[in-house]
Amino acid sequence: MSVDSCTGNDTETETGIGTGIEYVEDVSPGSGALPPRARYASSDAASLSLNGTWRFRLSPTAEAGSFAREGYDAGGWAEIAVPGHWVLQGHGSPVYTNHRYPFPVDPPRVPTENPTGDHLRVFDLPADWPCGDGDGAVLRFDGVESCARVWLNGTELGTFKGSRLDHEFTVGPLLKVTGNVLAVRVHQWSAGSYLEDQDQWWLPGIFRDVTLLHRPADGVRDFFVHASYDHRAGTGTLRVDSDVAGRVTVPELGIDVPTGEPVTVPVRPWSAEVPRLYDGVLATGGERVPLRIGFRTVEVADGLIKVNGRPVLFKGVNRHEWHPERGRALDLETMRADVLLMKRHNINAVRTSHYPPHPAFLDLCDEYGLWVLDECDLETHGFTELAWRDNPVDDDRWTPALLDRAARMVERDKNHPSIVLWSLGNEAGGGRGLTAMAEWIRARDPSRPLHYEGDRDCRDTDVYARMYAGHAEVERIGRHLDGGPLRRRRLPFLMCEYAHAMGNGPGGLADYQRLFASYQRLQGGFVWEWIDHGIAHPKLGFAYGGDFGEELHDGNFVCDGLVLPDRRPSPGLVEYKKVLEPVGITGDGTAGAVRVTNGYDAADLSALAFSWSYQVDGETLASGPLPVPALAPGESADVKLPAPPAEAPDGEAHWLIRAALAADTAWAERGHVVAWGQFPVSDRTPPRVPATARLRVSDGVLTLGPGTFDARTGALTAVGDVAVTGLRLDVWRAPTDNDEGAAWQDAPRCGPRWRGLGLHRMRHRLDAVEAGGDALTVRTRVAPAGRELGLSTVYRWTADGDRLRLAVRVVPEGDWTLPLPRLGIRLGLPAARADRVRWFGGGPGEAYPDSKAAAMTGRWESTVAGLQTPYVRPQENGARIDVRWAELGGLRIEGDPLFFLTARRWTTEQLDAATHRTALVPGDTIWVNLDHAQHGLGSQSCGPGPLPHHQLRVEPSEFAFVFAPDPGAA
Ligand code: IPT
Repeated sequence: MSVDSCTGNDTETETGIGTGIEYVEDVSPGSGALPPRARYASSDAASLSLNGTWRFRLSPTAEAGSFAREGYDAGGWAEIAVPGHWVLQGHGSPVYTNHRYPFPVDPPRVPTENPTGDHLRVFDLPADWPCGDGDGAVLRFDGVESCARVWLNGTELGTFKGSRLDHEFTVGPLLKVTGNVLAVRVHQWSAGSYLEDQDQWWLPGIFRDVTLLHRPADGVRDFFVHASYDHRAGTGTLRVDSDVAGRVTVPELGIDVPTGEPVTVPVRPWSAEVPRLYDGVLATGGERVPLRIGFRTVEVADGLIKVNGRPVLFKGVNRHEWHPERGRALDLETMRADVLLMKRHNINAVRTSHYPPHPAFLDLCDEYGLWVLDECDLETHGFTELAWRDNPVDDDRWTPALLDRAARMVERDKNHPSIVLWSLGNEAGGGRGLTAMAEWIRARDPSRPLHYEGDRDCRDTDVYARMYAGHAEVERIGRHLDGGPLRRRRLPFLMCEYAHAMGNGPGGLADYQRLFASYQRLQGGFVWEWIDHGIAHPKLGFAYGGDFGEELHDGNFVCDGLVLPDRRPSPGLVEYKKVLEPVGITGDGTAGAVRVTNGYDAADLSALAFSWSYQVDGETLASGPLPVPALAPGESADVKLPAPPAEAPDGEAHWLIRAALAADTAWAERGHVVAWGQFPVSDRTPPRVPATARLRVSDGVLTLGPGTFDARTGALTAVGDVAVTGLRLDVWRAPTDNDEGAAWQDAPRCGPRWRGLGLHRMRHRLDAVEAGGDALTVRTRVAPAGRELGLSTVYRWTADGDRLRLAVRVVPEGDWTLPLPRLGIRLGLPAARADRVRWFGGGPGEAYPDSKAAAMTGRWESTVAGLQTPYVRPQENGARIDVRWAELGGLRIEGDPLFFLTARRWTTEQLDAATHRTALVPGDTIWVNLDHAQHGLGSQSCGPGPLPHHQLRVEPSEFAFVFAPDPGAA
């Protein structure tokens, strides 16, 4: 068999193996591979997947002996799954570093200890494998980390680097009908590792598909689908340029033209909201390739990124590829799960941080509709430790490797309508190599704007991008007050990363979204990041950096996603969904109407069905459909509400308006709620407990209504027959990752300061127990050892016979210079009584002051276990906000005013001490926190802390709770 002439395969056939390992540290991208070309999902040419079980042998260094001869006996070797990473299959272990290279920085040299995995697969050609005259075959690798050398039947095909990029080799003449021996030697470290310093696990292996592709004579080689949309005329123009001439047909549009010839017809445009694809075929003499064509035009015009003539608001996430067992070896269903979860949470954009994803993911983005910022496999972040000296992107010797990476991304992915921006890479500093990449990409594909965050002056880019800028700075950028070079000031702005979703958080999403909605120049952004990269671990639950004994690591910084490692949505994702809602529903509840605004960029509201319900004290009394016109993007309408039900009982009333899918879609079923708004109609009446009960004392026991107290200490010991322990003021929370902050930050960080002050070891001094008439008053001072500051705390108990009221008054003393973690009381209840928790307030999920948009007021029910959010590194979690009353552990508790409810079967101290979930074992007490206030969450694990108005300032405070036995408790 012979192969097309464009092969570029100039490798001499080698029979001698082990001729040196210079290629590992060579800055070149490799040798022997074919030039990159367009990727297509299918064709009528034969192909053979070589995924499956391979033979595997691990060597500690790159000098492993030869194994590629025909007839080599690998019978004694281990077996390994391809695609896969050997370190996740029992051979060696993973390493996590954020930006530091896990080896000495001496480019392009790598350590002698260079784990090298020899992979071997023997295969036969299928019986019907075509062997026509002039036919050939190529072997394609979709992803190998980080450097490979390949032999087929003893002949070396070449070497390559560029872990998340396709590489193809001509193999036709070497193929045999049976007993083909494919040998792939993979080195964990190579010169390429210097270009792949992304913040993620280092995971060597053949982690994407390996495929043998038949290449028929006159088959398709590279082709470029140009499909633009003229929004004024409502027409699309299609031109398919192809290396091998052929015809392009799109039956639905009546198109049948030669390649290279443009044709303009009326079409529906493609957008992330309405991802209209037209099926077509590219046919050359030897092959038919199905095309999925989406017509759209991207441009930067009037200082804005516009698609089809309209500015787009990116509601995005940064997506790393991750699976808790398989690492970056994702199957199609996992990729689809990501897309569906994103669509269901109102996300409309993905930055493929920080490398081109598995090609199938992009097919899904085309099909389901997501805007994609496709990022090149390039990051040299570790050079920041050298003040960016010797950075490969500013060293001409590396430029061929950079250009190779740029070309492999663009050529592979150029035919996806979903991709609207190219990105040169991430955190690679600056240099001529980047400029060369930008120039190459612009020349090859002028149809898409360029992004690179590291280009602060936007010399090479078409959008101004930043990461983790605080709200105030973003607002200045929105108002064009940010200065900078003229070119930059005229460009649209994107937050390529913001809202660090590490652990509990991020806070402040709604505040960012308000800015994006207010200033045109701010075209949204991409939350960091989609998923926690926790690794399933038999003892630890999910492992993170350091759990595999790495000498250098960055701990749980690798777990900073909106979904937990098992793709369970975290409260941060639920909050993001609410904040991103494409429909604005506003009103004040008493006006008899709501204002509905279409916030989509391209779609009208015809896909949504609106409904109303009227609720009193969280119970729905009446509901019905709400007719809303099919507003065009940007339009608003005032929609009249029905009259409230005539028979409505007294109580706290709300209107709840929902916008749900009117019919099944590809990504969610009919009835899926896309947006909602809730408006109070009447205020809540706080609980009134007249102090009618009298204190009684006998045998050292005080009673007051249903309350029993220790007469000496004034401590509450029971409410009715429910034993209560340890009720007292509490200001400590198990610091979240965002409380702890990132060590490199200049801004003061709460977690370490709280601990430094001793807020986790407050002492409670009893100053007085005053029992008189209708009240028990307990005076205390709460303060940490070694400090002069404290909180004068007075507990005042009264009762009306059935209900016991506690009013707490807190007056700060001394020089408080930092916010409190929380302010409230905690108490212990017997876990044996009931696991059920019911409450009326915000729910169903967790909420904090700057992450509460998604909390809907209603009646909710859970178990104590169900209240916990299993963040990979245990930390404060699970608060329910704006609680009016709650029933748990045999008690009914009402708040005056509303409170935060947190309950768990371990103490805050145990939560704080645990490093992994499996360390938390339920005890026989439910520890309940009733908080008057909580400090916000912010995003300081990599960004700004909570905004000032979300911080818990230390000031005189008063709050009350009413306790009674829960009449409904078992
Ligand atoms: C930023 C990186 O681009 C991203 O990969 C990730 O590491 C993120 O931080 C933190 O999780 S870079 C940082 C210096 C802002």
